Amino acid sequence: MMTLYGYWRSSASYRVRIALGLKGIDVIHKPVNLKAGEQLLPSHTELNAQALVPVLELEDGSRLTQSLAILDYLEEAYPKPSLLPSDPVKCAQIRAASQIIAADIAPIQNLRVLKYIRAEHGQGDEGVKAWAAHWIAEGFRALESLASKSNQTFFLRDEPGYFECCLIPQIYNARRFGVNMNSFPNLLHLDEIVKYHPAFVAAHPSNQNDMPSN
Ligand SMILES: N[C@@H](CCC(=O)N[C@@H](CS)C(=O)NCC(=O)O)C(=O)O
Repeated sequence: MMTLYGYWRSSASYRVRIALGLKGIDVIHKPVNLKAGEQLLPSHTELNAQALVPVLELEDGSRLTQSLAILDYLEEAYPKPSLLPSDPVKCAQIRAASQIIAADIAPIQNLRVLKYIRAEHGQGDEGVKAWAAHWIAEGFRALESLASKSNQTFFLRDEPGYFECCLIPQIYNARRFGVNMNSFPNLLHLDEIVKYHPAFVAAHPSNQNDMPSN
C-alpha cells in the first residue's frame, strides 16, 4: 500500500486526500505535525528536501512531492475514474484554474510565509490574517469569473475532479482566514454540492486522525 505523509489542516495534503478518495485508492496515512515543526526534522527532509507536506511514498519506495505532480501521477497510474476530461483544451483550462490556487494563491499564504511575515516583518494575528485573506480573495475573484462561465455541474465537467481537489481545500483555508465566501457564489456552490460526497467528506480536515481534539 502507498503511504501519504500529510497534515490534517494542510491544503496541499487535503488535495491529494480528495484525489485518492475519488479514485478509490486506500493509503496509509502518516501525520507530520507542522505545528510542532516535524517537517523540519531530518527524518522528514529526507523524504522531502523542501521540508513540506504532502509526500506520497509508493510501494516500491519512490517518493513523490508537490501535490499537483502527485495528482498527475495518480491520473496516469490509475486512469479510471478520471480527474480530467479527455478534451485537451478543457483539460488545460482546468489545470490553469487549479494552478491559480496551487501556484498563485497557496504559496503566499502557507505556514512558512505567514511565520516569516510575523517574525521578520512585525505582523501580529490581524496582519497575518489580513495578508492571507487578501491574496486568497484576489485569486478567488479570477476563479469566480471562470466558474461563472463553466455551464456544467462542476468546473468544466459533470463530475468533481482535478479542480475541485484544489478548490475545496482552498475554500477551507479562506474561511480560516475570514474571507467572506458570499462574494464568490459560484465557488460556494461547488463547495455546497460536494459537501456530502464521500471522497470529500473522508478527506476533510475534521475527519483526520491527527486533528487535535481541543
Ligand atoms: N506546492 C506544494 C506546497 C506544499 C506546502 O506548502 N505544504 C505546506 C502545507 S499546505 C507545508 O508543508 N508547510 C510547512 C511549512 O510551511 O513549514 C504542494 O502543492 O505540494
